[in-house]
Formats: sequence, C-alpha cells, structure tokens
Amino acid sequence: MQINDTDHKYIEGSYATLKSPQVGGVPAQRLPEVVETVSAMLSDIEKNGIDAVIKYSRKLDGWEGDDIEISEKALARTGDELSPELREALAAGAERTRIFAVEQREHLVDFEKELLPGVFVGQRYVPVPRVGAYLPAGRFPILSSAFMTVGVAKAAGVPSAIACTPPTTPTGGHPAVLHSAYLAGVDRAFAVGGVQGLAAMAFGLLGERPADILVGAGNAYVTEAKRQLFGRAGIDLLAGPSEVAVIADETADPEIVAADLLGQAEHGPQSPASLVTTSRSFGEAVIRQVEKQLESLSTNYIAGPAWRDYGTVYVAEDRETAVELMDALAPEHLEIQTADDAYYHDNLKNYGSIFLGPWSTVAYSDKGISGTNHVLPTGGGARSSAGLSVSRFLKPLTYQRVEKEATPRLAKYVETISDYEGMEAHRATASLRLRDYSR
Ligand code: HSO
Ligand code: ZN
Repeated sequence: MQINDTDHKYIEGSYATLKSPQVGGVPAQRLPEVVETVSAMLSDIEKNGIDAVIKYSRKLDGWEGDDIEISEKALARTGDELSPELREALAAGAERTRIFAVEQREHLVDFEKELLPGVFVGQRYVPVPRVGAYLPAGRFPILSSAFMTVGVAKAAGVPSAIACTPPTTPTGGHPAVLHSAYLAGVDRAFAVGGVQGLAAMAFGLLGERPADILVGAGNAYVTEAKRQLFGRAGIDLLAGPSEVAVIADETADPEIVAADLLGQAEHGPQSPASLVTTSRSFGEAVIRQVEKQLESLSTNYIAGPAWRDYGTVYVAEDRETAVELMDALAPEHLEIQTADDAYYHDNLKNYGSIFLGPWSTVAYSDKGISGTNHVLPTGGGARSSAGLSVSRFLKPLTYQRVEKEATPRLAKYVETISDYEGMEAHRATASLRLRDYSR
C-alpha cells in the first residue's frame, strides 16, 4: 500500500488495510504498446527466421558481427578479461548453486507401488530435453542468472541448455555474464538479446530444435515475449520488479534492516520494499536510517524513487497479525530479524525465499553465494507458486503396468462407468480384455 506523504509511511497494519491493488507490488506490466510490438516481432521472426533475428539485433542492439554464436573457445576464455577476485566469486556461486540443486534433485525420488495385486503404478523424473535461458545484461548485468537457470537445468540432467544474452559490444556479449554461463555448463551461448533472442530459441532458429522451456528474467519486452511464447514452449515464471520484505522487531538493528530494504529497492524505481514490525519506534528508526543511507548511495536515483513510491512500513499489533500481513503481501524475498525467527518460519506460507536471522541477507542468495535460486515469483505470485528450482526441469512422468490376473479388478468398473457416460469405445477397450482373460 502506497502512502504518498513521505512523512507518514505508516499504516496500522491489518489484513483489511491490504485490500488494495498494490498488494504484493506492481505486476509485470502489459502496456498495449509492448504487447503489440512483441507480437509483430514474433510473427515476423516466425515467418522470416534467423534473418529477422539478426535484423532486430542490428536495429535495436547495434549488433555488427556476423556470427551470433560465442564459440566454445571464446566461451572458455571469457574469464581472461575478469579479475581473479571476480573469477573466484563467480566460481563459488556456480558451485554452491549447483550443490544445492543436486541436493534438491536427490530429494525427488522415483517410485513404484503395487496398487492392487498385479497393478503396478509409478513415477519417474525425466529431465526436460531442451532449455533456452535468457541472461539479462541491461541496467545491471546480473551475473548469477546463469547459475540459477543453466546451472540448475544441468544439475537436473537436462541434455541441452543454451543461452541468449544481449550484445553489450557490437560483436559480443557481456564477458562476465558469458563467463557465468560457461561456469554453469552452458551447451551453446549466443549474443542476441530481447524478444529476438527468446524467439530464436523458441522457434529453433539456432541450429537446435525449439526450446521446450524458456527461463530467466528480462525487461518488460522479454517478459511479454515469454508470455506470448507460452504454450509453444513452457516458461518458468513472469517476473515483475524485484521485491523485498522484512519482518523485524526491536531486537533488530535498524541500520541493517534499512540497508537490506535498499539492497533490493536498487533493482528499479518500481521495486517494492516493505517492513512489517511489531514496534512503531523501530519502524521510525528504520525510516530514518533509510533516508540517511539514501543520501550517499550511488544508486539513489533508482532506490530513492522506489522507496518513496513503493516503500512501506506496516505496524502490526502482534506477531499473528504480522504473519497475516506478510502472507497477503507474498513477497519475492523475505527477511526475518526478530526475537523468535522460528515462529515466523513455522507460520509464514507465502514468499519466494526466506532469509532467517540478522546474519542472513537477500544478496547472499541473489549473487548465488548461498546456493538457493533467485528466480522467484513477484507481484503476489508466491501465494500459489514457489520459485525456479531443479524440479521445474524434471517432469514426474507416471506409468502403469497391469498384469493379466488384475483384469477383472479394473475392467468391470471401467465398463460400468463407460456405460453411464455413454462412451461405447471406451467400454470396448475393457470388455475385449475381459473376454481374453476368460478364454
Ligand atoms: N534480486 C534479483 C536477483 C539478483 N539481484 C541477482 C542481484 N543479483 C531477483 O531475485
Ligand atoms: Zn537483487
């Protein structure tokens, strides 16, 4: 909920106060102009193929090269341009994200059960064959994106994970973004961005069959392209502006809480940052700290408007109300800094990823350093969905195997139900088996 008067960023929090269209932040915007531009580009690319892809890349991104593919050799050398410190940090992020995803993979178990004598049913996790990942390099190059998309897909056992990233030079992609893709185990990488990059993967214009699923965040055009391509390919989720929310009480440090709010407000001028606190004086202290930190922040031009327009402090009368409020907000990232973090962890149900205790902070996961995925639902999407994880790249395929002896236990019921439904051909599939069984 937006309070326009910056001196009064408070509302007495209760579920009723949240019944506003701003709950959970601003959903991914669908401006008619964006919808139309994307739709025209997709039809053009579908009809004219790779030539149209290159045409848009030249026109929109200033591409001047010939081959949009980053060769295997060039990919392997992407680290050469980076400092040893950055290389080490990225290697740690790639490895930790992989370890977490492999652990998740191990908890997805295949099974087979004998449901009835002679009726065997089961489930096998099978990786999606072809993944197309989008790696943004816009306002900020988000270096860990490749770990979360390509790296997690590879940990799931996906055979082909290719990536597209905007050209940041006339003939190539962003070196650190490409290095992250290399560390994540990308199969092929291409310097082509935006709608044209996604379309190239979805329509199979890169010498690969069409991608089965498109993953990764981007700007409003990229998000709209994913929306329009959904159906032809699967998608992970539609990401809106990044969000942060904190539940903190008077045992927390206002300076730390303020820093963590600004830490995500920095993503964009529409990024919501919300504090839910059981202490009004603590809320006031955080507001003072935010204002103070904004004064010297180099990204004040982004985080400042975000805080003014989408920053909120809710004062909840007790922890039950705090939980209710936060579940209604359903934020992408949620930090808990209270005297009883376990209570909140046990009771909260709607968030993308939670950060427990004053020593945990969103950026640890954002940068891939604490291993969990940062592709998470925004705009209240966390009410129904979790974020990207290894399970999104693995399909729980089911099967059944019926032995002859089990025929009467199945066929009779199917005959009865089919008769009632009036579906004679269905009935026949059971009746014929019953006939053969009795022969
Ligand atoms: N907060 C973004 C991810 C990120 N931010 C990475 C900085 N680096 C979406 O979860
Ligand atoms: Zn972030």
